[in-house]
Amino acid sequence: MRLFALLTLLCAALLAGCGASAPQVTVNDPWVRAAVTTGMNAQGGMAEATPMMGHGGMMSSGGTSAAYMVLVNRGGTADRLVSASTDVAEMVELHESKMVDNVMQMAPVAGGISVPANGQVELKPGGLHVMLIGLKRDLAAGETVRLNLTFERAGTISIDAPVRMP
Ligand SMILES: [Cu+2]
Repeated sequence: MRLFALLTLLCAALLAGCGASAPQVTVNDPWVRAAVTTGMNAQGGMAEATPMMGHGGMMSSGGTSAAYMVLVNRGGTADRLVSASTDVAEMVELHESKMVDNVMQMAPVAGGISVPANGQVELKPGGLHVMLIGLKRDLAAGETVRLNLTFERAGTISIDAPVRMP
């Protein structure tokens, strides 16, 4: 049958495109920090151009949150998380938090987040994270948030990350 032949061709093409050096990225233990929107972000006027203080956890989130996870690369070629998106935030950026003069600051990671060959990178509070800016609604512990993670080589991986208190 023609359909069967077509499927066989398709499978062959897929297998051929999946050589030994192709990166295989998986996302382990994803979670999103619970957050309450303040209602002040409706205009989307948050100043994001300069590094901001954040992730204190003790103050109101101001309509932002962050996603954390472990990116595991079982392939022999390094990959890179280059962008991310979600329905629950206006904007998503890849950030890194650092202590500067005893103040926690964060800034976008230039070029994305590298995932080494046969290795992993951990996104965690106080370090690398996926920043959700301009939350469209509250994020309550127990619900899940769909995240679309786009890698340079592995393409886009969509995951459902549970929302937790930090
Ligand atoms: Cu951030």
